[in-house]
Amino acid sequence: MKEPHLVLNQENLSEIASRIKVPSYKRDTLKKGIVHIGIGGFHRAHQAYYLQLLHEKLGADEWGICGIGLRENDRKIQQVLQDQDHLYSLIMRHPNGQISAQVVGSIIDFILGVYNPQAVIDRMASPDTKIVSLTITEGGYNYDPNTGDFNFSNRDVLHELQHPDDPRTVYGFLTAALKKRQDQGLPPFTILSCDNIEHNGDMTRKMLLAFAQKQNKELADWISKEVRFPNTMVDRITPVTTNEDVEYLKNSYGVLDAWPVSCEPFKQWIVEDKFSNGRPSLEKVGVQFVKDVSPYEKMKLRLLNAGHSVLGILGAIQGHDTIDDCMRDPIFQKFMRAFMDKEASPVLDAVPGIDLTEYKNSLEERFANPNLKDKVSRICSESSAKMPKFLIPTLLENLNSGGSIAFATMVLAAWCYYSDKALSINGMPIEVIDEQHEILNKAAKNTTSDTLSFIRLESIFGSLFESPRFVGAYSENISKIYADPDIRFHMQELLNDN
Ligand code: CS2
Repeated sequence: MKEPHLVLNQENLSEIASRIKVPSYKRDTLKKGIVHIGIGGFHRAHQAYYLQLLHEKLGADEWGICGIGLRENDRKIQQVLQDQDHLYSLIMRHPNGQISAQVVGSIIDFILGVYNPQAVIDRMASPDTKIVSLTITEGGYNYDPNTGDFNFSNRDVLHELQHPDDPRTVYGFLTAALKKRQDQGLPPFTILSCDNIEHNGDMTRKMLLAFAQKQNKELADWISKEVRFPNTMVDRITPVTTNEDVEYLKNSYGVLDAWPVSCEPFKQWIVEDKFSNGRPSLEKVGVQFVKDVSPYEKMKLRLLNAGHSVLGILGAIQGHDTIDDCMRDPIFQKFMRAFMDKEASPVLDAVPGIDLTEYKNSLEERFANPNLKDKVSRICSESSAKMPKFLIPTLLENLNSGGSIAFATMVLAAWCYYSDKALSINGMPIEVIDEQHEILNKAAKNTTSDTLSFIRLESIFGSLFESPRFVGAYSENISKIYADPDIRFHMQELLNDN
């Protein structure tokens, strides 16, 4: 590239336009109709991109996005986006090697709530705000998986219940902003969860109402009557940004973007059509609005996300670096498919308009995309929050129905080994990224004296340890894996027997 490199920002946009596709709509007249908490890679590859498509097509002025970070470690993304006038590049990596990249402009502002909670509350309470959407991760909902109830022992929650004007968690912010709207006679916003949780909207509603009940009964009643929480199914595989992504933009387009996002070409968003205060016409850009999202979300969580976890945990032990590496290993590919066919599919509901076999075939193709380089480490990260949502429900339902549990059980035993040793079979250390890592590690380490120690972690496994059938299968797997961690061998043996 001979021309000088150009920093990605609004001022350089017209010059950058000759190198890479840039937003064609006017950004400075966009209103902040959407406030989004959790501006990670996924939001930028998914929701913000759908909004970009809508702005391109219709000029949807009401629906610009204001990002919100509630944690200290959101400071970096805030700084990067601020320096780039909230522009960033999205790099789509196709399975055939083709790459398409474009600059996305639908995010127009960002507020870091850590030291300035009032600015966040004011933004959410502004008449312009119609939707507050969330990607706060599976673990971010402050939910006790044992009881299904709100976790009132969380320190930040205790603080904000005492000090409603100094919120710390998403619930404190939402109630403070809704209270302000109620006081000012403004209609509430819709709360739109975009996390990988079954009934994500219902769960957000239940948690928020439990919190609000403790804080202000009148407000809780208003929320219960007036605020809508559509359930959604969201999908686009979005690896963690790497330095190669940054270099790619620099070398191929001469664009300096400090934090681009790369993703697969596939995307899907299915949303229940119930909104408190209007919504963008996203059906014009491929979003499906339905009455009941449950069959779709269940299918996606239990096939795609669980399929990922199956490959991730076993792949980490085998020493595979990426999901496509796993898919190139025939035993991994067969194992994952057997899990989907024999365990996940039999306990799924019929999904309107979807042929499950085709869906699973398409997942295999997406996982095998050799250009995406989706790291096993990303998939394994926060497994303690993912397993109870992605894999364990399938296992429980098969225990109830007498279905196969062999594949899922091997994955859980392998997860114990992974949490204990953090080593691949070739002796390479595995970096375990999990908020619960210490607890997992401690429980897993006791496996040699108590085989069931790991699965006694009730906040993750519930009462699985009380199922004799599961305990039998699990113990057998633990003995085998601890005697010889050659995971591929055990996977092959299981495939032969099933
Ligand atoms: C992945 C998801 O985090 C995970 O374990 O399964 O991030 C997955 O890539 C997305 O949900 C795809 O939509």
